[in-house]
Amino acid sequence: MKRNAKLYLAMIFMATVLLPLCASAEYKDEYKMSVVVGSKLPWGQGAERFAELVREGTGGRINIKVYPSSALMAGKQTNEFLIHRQGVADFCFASTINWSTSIKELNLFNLPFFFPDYKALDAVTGGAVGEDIAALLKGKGVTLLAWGENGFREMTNSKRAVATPADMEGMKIRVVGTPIFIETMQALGANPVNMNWGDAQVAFQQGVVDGQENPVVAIEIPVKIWQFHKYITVWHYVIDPLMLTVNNEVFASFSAEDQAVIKKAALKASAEQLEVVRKGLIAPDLSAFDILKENGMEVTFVDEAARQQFIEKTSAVTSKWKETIGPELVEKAAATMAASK
Ligand code: X2X
Repeated sequence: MKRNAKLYLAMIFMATVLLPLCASAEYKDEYKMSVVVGSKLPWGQGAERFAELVREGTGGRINIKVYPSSALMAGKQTNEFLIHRQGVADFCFASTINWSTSIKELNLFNLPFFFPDYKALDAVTGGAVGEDIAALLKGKGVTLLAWGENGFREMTNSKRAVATPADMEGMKIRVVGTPIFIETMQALGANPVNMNWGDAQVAFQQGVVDGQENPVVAIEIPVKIWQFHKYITVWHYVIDPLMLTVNNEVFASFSAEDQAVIKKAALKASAEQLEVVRKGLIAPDLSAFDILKENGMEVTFVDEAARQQFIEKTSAVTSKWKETIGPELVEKAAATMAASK
């Protein structure tokens, strides 16, 4: 009897104390992380850095492999949230743009000419609106670990310098396949063509489109956009934050200790990535534009008067999408930005 009792206690001890400690034994050999762009861009490198920090911090217990170039969704970038929610991608370093067809509130960041500068953006993502978005994502199956950045999207083209809305007339512009981008370009008199990023670069090369819009340091300089386009308009028309995320169930499967390592790694990797892509874009150090000029591009900075014209031209798009996003969230963001000035 005594022996049996001891055995019984030992079994209870194993089940309640030892097994949970060994939870890592149940971890997968590999966790998949989705990124829309290639691994050489700062965005892809941010994901690699995160994977490295997690591997180091967990002593190799959590092994994340980055799948760049939209590989996990066969090139269709707007499917990323769906495959993340299903658990095909355990982690993502994702643009709000690509998820905005699945989560309408994320169109907040796509509102034309809404975010004036980085200060306004940081106040929004770092404040109550950022928390609202994190809660929203959580309810849809995904945990937001940190904000990174693709950046303000500036338009380049091969036809002519664009300083005012009138210059956009008839211009064939590649955009991501999300309705608000199509509507914004149409409101400006342009002719938008939606295309996945994987196909876009070939389209630029072949001159299938006249132009495109993407952030300067994060995308346009690394892909050497000057090979295809001579003109760039710095108009800050749309901001493109990145979200470093993990599927809720996957996150819950990790020990509390490993969850803490993951959170810390996400904050560090995304802060580093954000610093890289903002470099050279903020006065007085505007060196990124010199790189474009050195490579033969003509840089047009949109002045305040022209910005007002762009805002007016797209005001119907803004009003319509404000309703879709939710007026409360949009107004909260606007109030946050006003208070941050
Ligand atoms: O497709 C784009 O333009 C890109 C790479 O910036 C996004 O994924 C939003």
